[in-house]
Amino acid sequence: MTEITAPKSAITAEQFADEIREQLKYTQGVTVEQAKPADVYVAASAAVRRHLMDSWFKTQADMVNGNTKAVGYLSAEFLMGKQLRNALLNAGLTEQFNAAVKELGFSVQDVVNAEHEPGLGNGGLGRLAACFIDSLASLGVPAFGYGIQYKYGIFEQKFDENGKQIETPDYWLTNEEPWGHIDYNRDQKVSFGGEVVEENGKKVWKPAWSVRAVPVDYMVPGYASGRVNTLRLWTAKSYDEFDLLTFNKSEYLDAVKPQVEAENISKILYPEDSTPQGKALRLEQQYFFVSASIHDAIRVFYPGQDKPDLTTFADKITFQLNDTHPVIGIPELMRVLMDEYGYDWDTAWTVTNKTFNYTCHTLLPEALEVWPSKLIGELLPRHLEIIEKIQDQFAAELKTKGVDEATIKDMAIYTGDSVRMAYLATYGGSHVNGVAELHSQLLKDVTLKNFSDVYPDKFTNVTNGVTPRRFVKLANPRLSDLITEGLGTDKWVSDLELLKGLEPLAADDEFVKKFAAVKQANKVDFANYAKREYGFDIDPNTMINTMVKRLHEYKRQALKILAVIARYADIKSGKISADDIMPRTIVFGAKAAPGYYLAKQTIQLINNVARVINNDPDVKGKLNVYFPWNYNVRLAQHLIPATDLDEQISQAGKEASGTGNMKFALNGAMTVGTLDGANVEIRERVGAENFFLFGMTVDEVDALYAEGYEPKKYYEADPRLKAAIDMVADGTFSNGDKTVYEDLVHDWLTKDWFMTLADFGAYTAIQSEIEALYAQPLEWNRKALINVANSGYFSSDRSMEDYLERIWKTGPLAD
Ligand code: 4GP
Repeated sequence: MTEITAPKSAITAEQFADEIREQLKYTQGVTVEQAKPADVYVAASAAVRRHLMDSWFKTQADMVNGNTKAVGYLSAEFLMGKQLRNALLNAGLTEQFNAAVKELGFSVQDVVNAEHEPGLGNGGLGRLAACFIDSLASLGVPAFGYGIQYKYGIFEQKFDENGKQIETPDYWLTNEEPWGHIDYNRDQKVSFGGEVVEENGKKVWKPAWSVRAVPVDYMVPGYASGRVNTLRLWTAKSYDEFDLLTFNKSEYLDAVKPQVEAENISKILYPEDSTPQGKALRLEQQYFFVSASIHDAIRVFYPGQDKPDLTTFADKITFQLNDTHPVIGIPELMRVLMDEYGYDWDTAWTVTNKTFNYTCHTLLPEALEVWPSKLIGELLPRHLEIIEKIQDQFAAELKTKGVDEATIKDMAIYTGDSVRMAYLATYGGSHVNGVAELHSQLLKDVTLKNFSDVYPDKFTNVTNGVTPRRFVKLANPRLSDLITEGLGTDKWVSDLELLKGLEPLAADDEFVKKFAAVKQANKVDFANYAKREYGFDIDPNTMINTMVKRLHEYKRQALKILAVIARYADIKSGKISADDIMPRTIVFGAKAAPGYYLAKQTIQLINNVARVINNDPDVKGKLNVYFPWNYNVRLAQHLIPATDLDEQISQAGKEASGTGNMKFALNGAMTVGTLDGANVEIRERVGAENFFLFGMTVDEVDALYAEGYEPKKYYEADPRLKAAIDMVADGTFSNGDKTVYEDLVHDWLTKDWFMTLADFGAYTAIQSEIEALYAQPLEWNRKALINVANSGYFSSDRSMEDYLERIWKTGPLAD
């Protein structure tokens, strides 16, 4: 007997259909006959939301009344993915929904497709935030996700006829968006600019302008926990009364400024920061959501109190700083405590220090934000004063700890010219964590070494994780059913370590064949999806080899495409026959930052390699390259379950963790990867024999840099690499135009900062190992199944448990 523990609502499909009808009639004002799939989508979403409402209220009440500290996850990005299916799963309404929609005369797929994915994040860090709030709700831990409801999230990517990336705005709010509830009555005022004056010996900030931060609340339903948390995304509105005040002083331009600028604040995710205006806007955004969130938490946890005892604040909520973007929250909480509530510096510091913790998500120094002091001074003059004082206190503290002057200078949070947000976060909060063991080690040894020498206890690691609800249960229903069959229970959905129980089944050929059949069926589904959505003709009988992630030099999409080109060159030159190669379909998905030239050139190259190779009769069907545009959560959910081989090939020491690698392993793909980020831990768990490792280690990379890296040597020494690069240079992929990839080729041969050329030999060498194994389907699938069985550790539930224990020191609400 299989044990089924998935949530299931008691209502029937007929009742749910009636609820949808009622929504259509009384809220949307359309009859069932008039309704389009998009209407049914809105109505069904509203109906699910109603089902979650009581749990949402109860969770909030228990959170405020209970003795469990809440988590406030402050993040500039939440890359949520579509909501409907996830909400149905957690509300136990999936079957009723499917039946009800059919009963109403609609196709389930059409209704589900009417949902437009909110793109409120760029990549890993934003998707991680979404996994984390899902897990917190599923564990029953009270939590808020706090961020911004951008009107335009990440751009929608298209390719032009030359294969170049085109960025178009993704106005995801064009149609009715049923999940976010705007709450005008719980707004907050956020102020900017002006000056600080002294009144009665007290510092008083007289801001020049303010905006109204209005919360848009999204429910975050837990799986089988009965709990529903809140994602509160702020949207910016202007204040009319303030305009009038300024207008009366005849400062017309200043009077309209708030109106124009206020709404700009939440208009776009990460505006271009290469201009001073852009930089200012980005800092405004950060302060906007962090200030609103801090005041919101005070409102929530000290309801109706004029003089709350905020010395208890850190017992009510702990704020996690998701990267440096929300770090301005540290001086903001200091200011609120001192200037708004009258606490002295030391008390404010103690509370602030206890409240905040910081997660770093990068090893690239340029990704650690540094703000010019002038900008902070103009926008947030009181905060700059507080930062200066934090710096004085910090320097004095370091001195008493015996740190020498030069090191104190190196460690400065405030240098006079600029403010280093990562340093402020490290000193201002209680803990700092990296996102995989290797990353956390490198933070201690390199990036934040001085800090870890002085404050070793602050540093810890929490390896990332992904939610099994979205990325296995929803994305891969076939595998989910097979896992449940294999384990005799579906409890793994909320206790992913149970997957370990599949390991003995890897010795059972019949089970492995079922597992292989699941993958094959998923590949057929994906091929159909790719045909429908992109017009691609993918052959599901080829190996599906996937590389999906943001386009960045360190991630080395260039390594993959050069290897493809080298193989193509082998065939074209007659070195190998197309008939002898194992047929592969290589699928890329990646967006490049709009201003990132080399990344955009790489996209163009991949598209043109795809165009040339896919149309060349000499290789037809054997080597295929596809690049579905606009990679997003939806595409991930279709592609990951269909992938045979996944690429995690960053230069060692550059990928903080990676979370795609976890999603692939959980969905039964094999991974080819370097010893980087979470690859290290995945390999440790699934076993070295079940992971295709190649390439230089961190130490080898460092040694090569130290000795002086010359990429050209590798080009000259490896004829296959040379042939591939020459093909790019000679115009094979640019209709004979040699100038198109000139800069890219020049960079490879003269700089190659992330050592793509140095790892090329190892990367191409491991391909024969990969292909030999793939030629034995049973053995391949056995290993892939062992990957699934040993990836339970990479659940974001486990990550959350680690945060709760190591950093937040809190836990689930009592019933
Ligand atoms: C990403 C890292 O690049 C990735 O390795 C990691 O898995 C992810 O964060 C979550 O921790 N960083 C970003 C960023 O998304 O914007 O820095």
